[in-house]
Parts: sequence; structure tokens; C-alpha cells
Amino acid sequence: MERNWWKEAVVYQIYPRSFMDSNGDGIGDLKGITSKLDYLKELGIDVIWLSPVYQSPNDDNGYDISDYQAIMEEFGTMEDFDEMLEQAHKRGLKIVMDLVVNHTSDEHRWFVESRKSEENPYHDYYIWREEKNNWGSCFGGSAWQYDESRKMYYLHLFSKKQPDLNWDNPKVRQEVYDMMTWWCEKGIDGFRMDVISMISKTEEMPDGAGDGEYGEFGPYCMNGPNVHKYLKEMNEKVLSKYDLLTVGETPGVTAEQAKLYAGEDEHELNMVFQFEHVESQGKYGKWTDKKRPLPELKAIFSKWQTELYGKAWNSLFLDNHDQPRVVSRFGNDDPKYREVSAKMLATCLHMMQGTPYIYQGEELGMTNYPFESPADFRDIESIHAYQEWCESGKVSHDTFWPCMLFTSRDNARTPIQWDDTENGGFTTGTPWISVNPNYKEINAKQELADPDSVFHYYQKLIALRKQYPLIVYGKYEALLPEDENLFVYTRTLDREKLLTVCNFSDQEQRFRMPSEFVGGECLISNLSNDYRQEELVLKPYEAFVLHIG
Ligand code: TEU
Ligand code: CA
Repeated sequence: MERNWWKEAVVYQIYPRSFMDSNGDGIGDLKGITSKLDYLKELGIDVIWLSPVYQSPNDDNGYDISDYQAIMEEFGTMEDFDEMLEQAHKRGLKIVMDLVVNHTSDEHRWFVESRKSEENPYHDYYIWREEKNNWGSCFGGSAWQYDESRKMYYLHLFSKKQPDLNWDNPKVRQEVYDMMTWWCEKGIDGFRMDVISMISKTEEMPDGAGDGEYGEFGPYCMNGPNVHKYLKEMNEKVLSKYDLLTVGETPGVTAEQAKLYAGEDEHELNMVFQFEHVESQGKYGKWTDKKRPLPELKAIFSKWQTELYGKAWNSLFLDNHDQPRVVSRFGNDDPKYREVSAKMLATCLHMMQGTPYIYQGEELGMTNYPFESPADFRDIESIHAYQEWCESGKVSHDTFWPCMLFTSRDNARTPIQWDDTENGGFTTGTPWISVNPNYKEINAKQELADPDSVFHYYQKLIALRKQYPLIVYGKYEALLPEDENLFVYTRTLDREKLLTVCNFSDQEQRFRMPSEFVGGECLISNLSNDYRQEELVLKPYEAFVLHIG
């Protein structure tokens, strides 16, 4: 297997709106990020993935872009961006941009032109039809919007302010490649590509059956007919000319497909985000209040670890700006278990093969937010979901509310808790979304001062990855796949081996040490125990890693 810097890197995702506000308007910004680069350096990460910072009317918090070569006013200026990039590079940190090119904002000048008439030079930059089909959009309602001036429907897989670009038009592709080149020439270090698995649609757009998380359009828009052709073209025209980290966000991807997107010899992307482990198959689409049984979660991870081994590269994540907080979702956010379970989850993920992604605040063990009423939500998806499920009368408020609390994207979007001063030190003004009231107990300042904090545990996991190529390149093997409480696996590289054992339950668990690991060296653990014993009793959420060879 080829060794590459991006296989050895650890990435930290910043959601700029909620990271750090420098000017008291309640909105995180670029100067705020620059002021916290030393914090990220101390954590030990290598790469920052910046959620979109481009000009946007913010229908979907920047995932609706109206100018790809301008900075959102609320976030600062292009000078602020250049300064941030320079300061990051000075510290050896790389910056990966979010590339949102499945759609633009309806306020992008291409769309403003496109909707004017069929004679307009931009008329075929988007997907226009005389008639609509039954496809629903990800954020509720039809995926088609009638346009009064053009007298046709345009396709929007997300909000109606996010019209889908027509990738079958070579002019559109060239515009995108030129824009990417412009950013690369500026010196950025890579791209995270938003819903890149959806850019190619089948030419016929028949009514769909409506099952699965992506509803009616899934089979016609996910991993579509030309997606690999277009990514190979993008690679040839842009990506191959620079030394970048590229990661495709590919909802609906199968392991077979992932080997094409991120295959060692495919010349498309470095890696993809697959979502199987965080997709919920609840009664109400993605909305659920249930934890997935551990054997299922393990089977998913083990499948991806095994199938991609030596063929394509994995990304590793448990959360992002679209997912609830890890510790609330997979661990236990009760104060008694919050820290220990956050560390256990980090151990479980960071000892696997792939490039780990840490979502801002995860390294502090931040938790879901105790929303009290639908008016607390800012996220377009959450707001629409409440309308679609509750206000329409399909489900009662009491049934649906726990699902919203457990799953809403806004859980991840509350501001970073920097210290115990008002608003957690995020802003001196009024934050655009409430700060979690637990900021007095959970904040960066206190964790930096405490050697046993979640922050320092992440720091240690990252340092171990730098120290042991085994953690990056070793082969994964699952043990005890049926066990309902323990997640156990080994990694092997030449004569070296690693054993990771994680107790996902709030109960003590017995564990018999595999004989070859008896007497192994403990690299990290979240509680103290004697790991030389052959018969162990693990405490709730205990995790440890042994090394031999
Ligand atoms: O998300 C892609 C996506 O498929 C979402 O529907 C995701 O599954 C959903 O948010 C989960 O609840 C990307 C971005 O990450 C997201 O923030 C954007 O809203 C979306 O694309 C549109 O750009
Ligand atoms: Ca600000």
C-alpha cells in the first residue's frame, strides 16, 4: 500500500459560524479562527476542513453559495482569509475547503441568468423541465420548483434556494474546474466535496419509489451514470496538478462504489465519507431516538475496514455538522459517564484504519443541546422536518420531539465552549444560536488545565498515530463480532500488533485477553486497570489499547 501524507494526517472540521466570534456580532468568523490556531496546533491535528465560508444568503448556513470567489460578509474579507491561510501554514496546518458544486444558491449569478429565458447563455447551467416528477427534496416538499419567468420547473435536491447544477453541460464543469484552480493557486490544501455522489443524474427522471433515506430520487441521482467520468476529468484538469487532500461526501455509497471514488489506481479522490454507521432507519426518515445495537455498528465498521483494505482509503468519523454530538449519540452524556465514554469512543475510532476527522467540540466531549421548543431550531432541515411530520399531523409532538432532540443537526451547531464566562467565551454579543448551558462545566479552558481531560486524551491519540505506522497502515481484524457490549479488534503490520478493546455499555464486562496479548504494552486507556491480567473486569465505558511486537 502506498504511503501518503493524507493517510497519516488527522483532520479537524471547523463550522465557522459556531467556532469563534472576533467582533461581537454573535457569529463566528475568520479572525476568530485565526485567533484559535494555536489551540488546534496544541491538539496536534494536521489539517483543518473549513465548512463553507463563501458568499451566501445562508438559507442552509453557507451550503448555498452565491459567489465561489468571495467571502461571506459576516465571516470577514478575502484579506482575512489570506491571513488565516498564512498563519495556518506558518504553524504547519493545512486548510481544506468545502466545495459545494452539486448546487449553487438561487442568488448565484449563473442562476439569476439561467432563470431569465431559454435563450440566455446560462439557460442550461441548471436542470429545467416542463413537468415535474414525484421526487421529494432532502429538506421536505417537492424537489421541483416552478419558476415564473422561465415558466419551467428547476430541480433542487435540497432547499428551493439550492438549484442543482447541470453537470452534463461541459461549460458548467469547466467553470467549476476554473474556480477550483483559482483556490489551488491561492495555496489551499484540498477539498471536501459536498454530496459529490449526486452530481450526475440519469437523463430520464422517472417517478421513484420513495424508500430509503434519499427517497424517490435516490436511484436516479446517487452514484449516477457519469459521476466517475466527471471526477476523473476533474482529477486530470485540477486535482492531479496539486498535492491535495480530497474527500468526497458520498451519501448512499456502497463499498463497491467507494473503491471507484477512492480506489488507489482510479485517479478520482483520496477518500470518501460513507454514512452507513450514522444513517438511521427510523420510522420517520432520518429521525429517531434509538441507539443502533452494537453488533450492527461493529458489522458496518468491520465491513468498511475489511473491504477497502489495500484497495481504497477510509475516512473515519462519528459526527460532523449534520450529525448529533458523538457522546450523546453513541456514548453517555450523563455527567457520571460523559468523559469516560467520550474517550472510549475516540479510542474506538482513532485506532482504526483511515484518516480520522474530529468535529469541533468533539475533543471537549461537548453534548447535545437541551432544546425546549421548535422555536429553538435554526437549521432548515430541522425546521422543515417539524413542519412536515408534526404540524401536518402525521406524528404527535410528544412522539416526534425526542427524535428531534436526539438527531437534529443543530446539536452540533451550538457554539464552541471556550471558557466559563458568559456565552462560553464564544462571543461578547448575542450568539446566533444558543450556547449549551453546560458551558460552565464543559469548556476548553478548564480542559486545557486538566491533564486527564477529553482534550488531552485526543491529543494523546493523535500523537500515538504519529508514533506508530501500525495505527495508520495495519490490517484490521474484528474479534467478538456478536458481543453486545464490547467492540474489540486487532491491527497487524509485519510483526507488530495492536489490540483495541472498548466497553460500549454502562455495565461492568468480563473480557478474556487473547493469549498473544498477555503482557502487551498498554499504549492508552481511559481508566486505570491492570491490563496484564488474563481475565479482566472492565468498568462501564472502559477502553484500552495494547501493543505487542
Ligand atoms: O449534506 C448532504 C446530505 O446528504 C444531507 O442531507 C445530510 O444527509 C443531512 O444533513 C443529514 O441530516 C451536505 C452538507 O453536509 C449539509 O450541511 C448540506 O445541508 C447539504 O449537503 C446541502 O448542501
Ligand atoms: Ca463575528
